[in-house]
Amino acid sequence: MPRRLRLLFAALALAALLWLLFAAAERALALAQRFLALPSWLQWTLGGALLAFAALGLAVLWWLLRPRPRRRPVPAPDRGSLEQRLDRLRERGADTASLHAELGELDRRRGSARVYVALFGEISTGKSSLIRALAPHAHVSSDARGGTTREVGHYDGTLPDGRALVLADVPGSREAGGEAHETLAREEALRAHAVVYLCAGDLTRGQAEELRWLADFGKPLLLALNKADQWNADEREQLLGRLRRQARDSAAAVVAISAGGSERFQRRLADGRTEQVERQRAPALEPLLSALARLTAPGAAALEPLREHAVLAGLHQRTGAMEAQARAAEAERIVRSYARRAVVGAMAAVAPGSDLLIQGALATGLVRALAGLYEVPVSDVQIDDFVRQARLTLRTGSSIVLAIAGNALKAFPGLGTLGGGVLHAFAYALIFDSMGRALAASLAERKALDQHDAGERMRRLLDDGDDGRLRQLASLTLEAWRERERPTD
Ligand SMILES: Nc1nc2c(ncn2[C@@H]2O[C@H](COP(=O)(O)OP(=O)(O)OP(=O)(O)O)[C@@H](O)[C@H]2O)c(=O)[nH]1
Ligand SMILES: [Mg+2]
Repeated sequence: MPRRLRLLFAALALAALLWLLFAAAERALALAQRFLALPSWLQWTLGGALLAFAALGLAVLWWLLRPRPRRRPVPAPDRGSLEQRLDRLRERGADTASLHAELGELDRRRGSARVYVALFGEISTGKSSLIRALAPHAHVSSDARGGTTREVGHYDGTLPDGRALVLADVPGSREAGGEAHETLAREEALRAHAVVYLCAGDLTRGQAEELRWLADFGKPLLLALNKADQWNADEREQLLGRLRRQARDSAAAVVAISAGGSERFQRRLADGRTEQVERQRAPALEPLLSALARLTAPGAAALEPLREHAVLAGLHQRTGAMEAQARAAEAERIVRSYARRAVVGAMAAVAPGSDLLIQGALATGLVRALAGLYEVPVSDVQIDDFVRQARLTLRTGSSIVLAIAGNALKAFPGLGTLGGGVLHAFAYALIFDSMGRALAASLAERKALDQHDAGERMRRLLDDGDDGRLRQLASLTLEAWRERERPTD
């Protein structure tokens, strides 16, 4: 378009804009005049409505534009406190060998001063093929079938500037039934200074979650779109655009590569026969190599604190899971021992009434023991309240408990032969088991004595005629009955 014509259009547009502004100002003035002419009660009502409308508009604007809270990184404990926790677990008989080995590996790698880069991604995204391209002398198997790599392998690789890297090939993730392999892969990713996450197309929801999982540990990340040879230039750019948006907060760079891999095709020979040929595709890795060189430029020592954070954070989670397991086992032991004492108490009662009454001292002991185990401070008043509430629950639920106990007597013949009183003894086993389990579960989840929650759980457990649980309680009652002469712990 000629310059003069463009200037003419610009001037016309400017004039139209000015005209619109004047018209809007005139309209506003006219409205203001009409507003001032209104009776004052209408002015206030209208003014109030306008203000409320403006406030609402501002609130919506703020909601749309507010800064998004950043995801919180996974916390890492300091090394000393982690080691203490591990020692405590070991004293309680837990097998902490793999956690100690992880700490050993942390130190070993720090001592080696080498830069570790792990490849990570779903099965068949080309991790092993990429290792083969980066470390040509390595013997790595890759195959079109998913789940080719079953364990972690380390290979020496070099960057174009001559710097050495240790590359880790790991099993592919998200394979049906491959949880153990995936755990291996995740642990190796946490141990590395940096991770290359491979994908072969748009990220699925699961892949996006995996990428975020790595980023939450503070892992320096590259997202590599492999098998880029499968798309034309336009498709590739569009895919890269989408991946960049998805990995905006997690990856330092998103690149498209071709790890190579192998291709099979049929070749027709001169005599008319055909034969299957397998040939290596030429890799194209330049963007990945530059991004890797940039990401690892600070060197092993400078990248070490981030790596240490990720390893300790991973260990914190694994230790936490083991502690929860050990506590649950201890809680079960405590509940069993109190249920047994309750059975013995019931047997000692001269004439059991038809009402079930919780044995107060035992119940208090059980609450205190469980609260102590879960390190939840509880006052005497709280304990009394809880026991009182449990009594109320029982008052309304006695008939259900007795009915379940009656059925158990019929279902487990051993019990029936014991004679009178056993119905009550079994009922008490059921009551203390329900109360203990309910409280333990509530304390573990809420980290506090939440009467309402624990009471609700207890009610559900009292109604629960689960065969396996009743069988366990039946054998506990039988044992206690047979050993009634012996003092209990
Ligand atoms: N078209 C194309 N295919 C590739 C490329 N890289 C790898 N492949 C093919 O993808 C398939 C899987 O490759 P692998 O290297 O075994 O993949 P992996 O991620 O190690 O797989 P797992 O070990 O099972 O997790 C093989 O058939 C490769 O030939 C590539 O750049 N382009
Ligand atoms: Mg592999």
